[in-house]
This record gives sequence, C-alpha cells and structure tokens, in this order.
Amino acid sequence: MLTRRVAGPAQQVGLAIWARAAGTLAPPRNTEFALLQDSDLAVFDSILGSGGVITDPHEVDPYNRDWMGKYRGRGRCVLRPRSTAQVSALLRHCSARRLAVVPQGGNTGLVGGSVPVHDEVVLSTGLMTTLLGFDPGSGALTAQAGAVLATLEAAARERGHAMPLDLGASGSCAIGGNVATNAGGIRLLRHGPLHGSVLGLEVVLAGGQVLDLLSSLRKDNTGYDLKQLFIGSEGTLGVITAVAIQCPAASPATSLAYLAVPSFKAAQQAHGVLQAARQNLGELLSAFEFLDRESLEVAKQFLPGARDPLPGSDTVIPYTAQAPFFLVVEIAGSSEQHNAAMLEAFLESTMGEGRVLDGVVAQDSRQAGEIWALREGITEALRHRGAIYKYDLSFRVEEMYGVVGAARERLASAYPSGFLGGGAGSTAGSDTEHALKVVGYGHLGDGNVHLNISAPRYDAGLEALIEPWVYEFTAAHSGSISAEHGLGRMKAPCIGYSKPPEAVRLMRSIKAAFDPQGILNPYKVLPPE
Ligand code: FAD
Ligand code: 2HG
Ligand code: ZN
Repeated sequence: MLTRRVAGPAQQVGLAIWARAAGTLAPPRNTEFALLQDSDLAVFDSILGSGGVITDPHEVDPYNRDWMGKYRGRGRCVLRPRSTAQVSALLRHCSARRLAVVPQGGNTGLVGGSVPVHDEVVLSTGLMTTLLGFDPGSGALTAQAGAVLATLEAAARERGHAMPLDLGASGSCAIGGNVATNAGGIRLLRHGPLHGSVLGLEVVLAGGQVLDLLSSLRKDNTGYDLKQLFIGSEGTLGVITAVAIQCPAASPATSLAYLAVPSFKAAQQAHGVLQAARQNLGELLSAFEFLDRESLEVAKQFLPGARDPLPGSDTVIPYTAQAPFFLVVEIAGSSEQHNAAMLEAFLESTMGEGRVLDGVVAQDSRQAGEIWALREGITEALRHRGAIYKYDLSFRVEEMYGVVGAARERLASAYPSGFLGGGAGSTAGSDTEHALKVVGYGHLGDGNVHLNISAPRYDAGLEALIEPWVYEFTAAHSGSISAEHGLGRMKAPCIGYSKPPEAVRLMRSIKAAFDPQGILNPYKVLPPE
C-alpha cells in the first residue's frame, strides 16, 4: 500500500475506431524488434555486474504489472543500472540489436506507460537514487532520476526548501518518472507545471548518446529549450538519468480547511468558493482540491482508519440531506497565527453567504494529515474495490464536473440495477460491494477532474460503453483527454481527440529524430501509423 510521505520500495474517425479497439487490448507486436537472446543477457551482465540484471520470472513479474492491475507485459528481463554510463552502454547495445526498451521509475503510472506491452526489456532506475547536489543560494536540487519524490522532499525540507510538486504516490514514484510524465499533483496551483520548475536534465538517447542539459541556471535562452521535449515524453524520446529542479523556500506555516458545499456550482462559479479563495487568500493559496460524496464514501469504506472530517455532513446540514461536494483548501504562509485567522475569516464569510454549508480548519498537522490522507487516498481506496476505469480530464473549471454526471446517466441507462452483469461464478449483483460506482475528484483549482468508474472486474462491454464516448464528450467540450497522467498505452490511439493531425505529425517527426528505430517505449503516446 502506498503511504503518502514515507519512501518505499487522427484523425477523428480513424482514431475513434482505434479507441474502441484499443482499451486493454494489446496492439500487435512490432516484428522488426529483435527477440532477446542469451547473448544479450551476457552483454547486459558484463555492463551491470552482479545484481544488475533480473531474469527470475518471479522477480521480473512486478515490473511487468502496472499499479492498477490493468496492464501486464511479458518482459523477460529487468536492467538495473546505477550510473549514466551504464544506461548509455545498455542503450547502445539495445539500439545495435534493435531490442525494445521500457524505462521504468516507481511504476506508479496510471496509463499503462511504465510496463512492457509485449517482451520489451525493462530499464529500471530503481538503483539510481543519489542526491547529486543542492545549491542553498538558489534552491536548485540535482538528483539521479530514480530518487524517490518523498526522499527528495525530505532532503529539501532539511535545507529549508520544498519540492515544487507533491502527489499521492510520493512515497514510491521517482523524480525521473515525474518529469517523464510531467506530473501535476496538489501543488501545481501554487508552483505551476514542471515545465517551469525543471532547470536541467541529463538524458541518454536511444543510441546511447548522453545529452548533458543538466544546467541549474534559472535563465538560459541559448537556442531551442530541448529539455522541455523530454518533460512529459513518457519514456519515448530518451531515458532521463538526472534532474535539476528549482525548490522554492519552504513556507514556515501551512493551514488546511475542509469544507462541505451545496453544489459543484457553489464551489467554483463566478461567486463561488474558488473565486472567494483567490480574492481573499491570494498568494497564500497553495492547494484547492475537491471530492464528491461518492469519493468520500469509498475512501471512508476502504482506507484503514479514515475519518470523516465533517461527520455531520450527511445528516445535520439544514439545506440538504447530504452535502454532495467537499473542498480541501490549503494556504501556506509565514505565520501560523496569520494563516489561521485568514482561514477562519474565509470560512465564516463563505458560510455566511451560503456558499459553504459546513467546514473545519485543521487544528494541527495530525488533523491536516488525516484530511490529506482522505483526499489522496481515494485512488488507493478505489483499487481495493476492484477494477477501475480512470479518466484524467481537464476542462474549463465551470464545466469540469459535467462529465461525471453524464457518465452516471449513461451507465444508469445501460445498467439500471446499478450492477455489472456477472458471468459464471461471478458474485456481481449480489451486494452493493459489487455495484458500479462513478466518482469524481481532483484538482479543482486547475480544472482537472479524475473521473473514475469502479467495477467488480474489467469488462469489455463496460469499457466499450465508456470509450470512446468519454473522449468524444471531452473533445466536444474543448477539454483535454490527459490533464496530468499522460497517454501511455491506454490513450495513445486517442491523441487526436486533443491534438490536431498536424501536431501529431510533428510529434512523429520528433520521435523519429530522437529514436529513429522506435525502440524506446513502443506502442505508447503516439497512435500506430
Ligand atoms: P513510472 O510509472 O515508472 O513511469 C511513468 C512513465 O514515465 C512511463 O511511460 C515510463 O516509461 C516513463 N519513465 C519513468 N522513468 C523514466 C525515466 N527515468 N526516463 C524516461 N522515462 C521514464 N500523477 C499526477 O500527475 N498527479 C497526481 O496527483 C498523481 N497522484 C497519484 C496517486 C497515486 C496513488 C498513484 C498510484 C499515482 C498517481 N499519479 C499522479 C500518477 C503517477 O504517480 C505519476 O505519473 C508519476 O509521475 C509516475 O512516476 P513513476 O516514477 O512511478 O513513473
Ligand atoms: C490524484 O489526483 C491522482 O489523486 C490520481 O492524480 C487520480 O486516481 C486517479 O484517478
Ligand atoms: Zn491528480
């Protein structure tokens, strides 16, 4: 189980058809890729030495499975380099032999990008965890790509700084994976995307060439900013081996409020809580997250020790039987007293105006931690429930929750009993544990909704009902089909819903320039030609 802070181990028509055919089905293996031979293993052994190459099927297995249990590859070997020079030597060999390779960090990705589709070799950064340097003057931190985010956060904190990103998988995901996915998370509202915070990268290209862009300068306008291409490239353009990142000074005090609101409209529209927070809390605002009641219920049911921060919100609210939405509002500033006074005043005024039904300001870091554990634990809670269809979408803030209601309506008409029909031996339909559930939560301040459809098992009929409908809905509302998780394997065929054909063509030329044989993370990000 992931703990939050502890380190641990088309064109439209053509694409729509692909989207329907894609889903969890594997695209065919590219027969131009070589099959792994014992002689390749001998070369890998000679480069990495003892413990660097894993071939025992039991040990290889977890590297072939994604976090959701949705995708499973058939890779036969895992490479665990410790240095950039080793990564370079490995890729030189793979390129010469035309062996396909999947870069893997913490393997917490949610779009099937981090595991092989067929028999690709896994190149894990798990042993590349060294903190290479920290500049106290600028706050620039440099680390090997496999360093775990929570470990780097602790290192930055010790030095009076903070990492500019934070996410529920911070105890397992690696900084190289974060950069490769352009991860968003709960602090993007405050610090912006990684395109702004990453100062430099070291990358090994498909042929083994080392591209040293590891500058930690704040300003550098010499030519095209090549590092930007690797941010969000999901392992398809090069293997990131080191990252330099700008860490802001840590705020001495953070405070957190948890609010129940009567509707999504009240949360965000012209005179909603988000606008009030922007006006009244200004630059102190560091996170503005939301969860709907269904998400809260799943979290309460499946997260050990989870407590409802507002236990009365389902009975004693005078305006409505049950508060349908909840907000997590965090401010970070220089004084605890000032923060608390600001948040209390904010709560009082928004409640007075009826925009907020009820709310609580965390009294200490333990209470704040409990609230964050609830919000960030929804993903984990849903995993305990069974299969999950995840859609990470962005829209204009006012429109972002519409897709959740539309998905509920669509599934309710297809499955009026609320259950997925069971096959032989299935228990589906026998109790509410097996009911279909549609939940919505996410980063409200950034217009990013996580639509999750939870089912007792993965089911082709259910998937066909959701996809490509959900992508068509998103495109029709000018949204993005991937706000922060990337395209990976899951959405590679669907890129055309959010990008025009000319953009996809240019992306293909960039891919060909960096990786002419297409050996890096094949079948991911770009649709098949
Ligand atoms: P992996 O899963 O190992 O890989 C992800 C992709 O990056 C793959 O395509 C892989 O090939 C590539 N890659 C990995 N390392 C490298 C490298 N060194 N060089 C080149 N390519 C590489 N994501 C968010 O954006 N925001 C969230 O709030 C968020 N919350 C999450 C909460 C939970 C509980 C979980 C399980 C996931 C969450 N995620 C979130 C998704 C995931 O954690 C992020 O995408 C994360 O950045 C992935 O990092 P990783 O090291 O696990 O990468
Ligand atoms: C979050 O914001 C993550 O909690 C995960 O991005 C979202 O599980 C999801 O769909
Ligand atoms: Zn998210």
